Amino acid sequence: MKKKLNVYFHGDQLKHKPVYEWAFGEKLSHPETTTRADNILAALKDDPDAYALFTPEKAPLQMLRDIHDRRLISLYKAACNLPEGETFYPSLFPKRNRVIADEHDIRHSGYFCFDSGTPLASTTWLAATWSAACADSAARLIELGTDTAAYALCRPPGHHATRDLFGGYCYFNNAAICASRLRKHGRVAIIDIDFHHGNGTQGIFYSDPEVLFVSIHGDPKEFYPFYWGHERESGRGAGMGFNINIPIPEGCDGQEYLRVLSKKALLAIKKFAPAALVVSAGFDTYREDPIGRFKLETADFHHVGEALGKLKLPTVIVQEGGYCTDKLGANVSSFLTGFSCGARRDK
Ligand code: SP5
Ligand code: ZN
Repeated sequence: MKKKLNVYFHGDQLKHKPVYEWAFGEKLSHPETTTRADNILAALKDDPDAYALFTPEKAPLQMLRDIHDRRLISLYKAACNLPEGETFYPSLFPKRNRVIADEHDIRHSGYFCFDSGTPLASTTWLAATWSAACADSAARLIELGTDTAAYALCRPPGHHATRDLFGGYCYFNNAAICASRLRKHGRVAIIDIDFHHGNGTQGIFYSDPEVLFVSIHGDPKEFYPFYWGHERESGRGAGMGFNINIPIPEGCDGQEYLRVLSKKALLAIKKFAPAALVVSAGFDTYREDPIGRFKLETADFHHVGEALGKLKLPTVIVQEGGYCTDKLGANVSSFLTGFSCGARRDK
């Protein structure tokens, strides 16, 4: 009998329900819906021989503090006092010099945020801490050597959240939480395959030579998050050379994507020879995604997963974006099946 993949998810992650976002001056329906998680869960439950579903352990506050600024954490807590159903959209973003911000005042949340698509509500703290707990529990399984792979169904996502800023639908950097736990046992590589550059993860490990960050994404000259994700961003100080950005133009199909993945990203990871791998797994590279502009098919995710599984590394797979909700379940399960195949077979 084949080994089941442990999956982590908590029902309270569904309590964060952004209805709309402001993007480019327009009010748009929010793509980061609870249906995303519902559909992923439904797809995994369809294959009970392949997945074992677990509720994460409540993560210690210290784990959030390892990655994030105390004041950012306090701000999310302050948001718990918002009236039920009310959402706060930061719309005033002061430059940080010579401004005094109060992290207990929601109206100051623009100081701790970089975009207007990432609202705060009374339930955000609960959902975001459980999302982070999924990442932490999955990493703990790998850390203890109980298993060699786990999937954290993180939602809200995390890779845009920096040490002290939220944005891009992200509050806590779930992938960074995994990496910081695993890092205690050796070098860690993070591969980010979301359509968008993982600016938060990049920033958190930018000076760290023990954590390699590799990201394949839509060229930030054209796509969110615009300011970050350029090839020239290669790390700082001792971390120089340990941040690898691979921007690619829109329209990229599965064949081209797999070529870039194996010729550039995987080569860099093999050379780094990490003890563990964290995958920031976004599915907004799918051809029908309403936000992303690549052309991957459902079957391509199998091959991407397989290529990562073949690295034969202890791996935590962390859910990031992916907004074609109708196909998200199929895409995630295609990826996870591929990963398990790659991890199992020799070659
Ligand atoms: C985790 C993640 O994937 N975050 C992505 C954040 C992107 N936010 C800006 C997207 C701009 C929205 N444009 C919508 C166009 C719909 N036709
Ligand atoms: Zn994305």
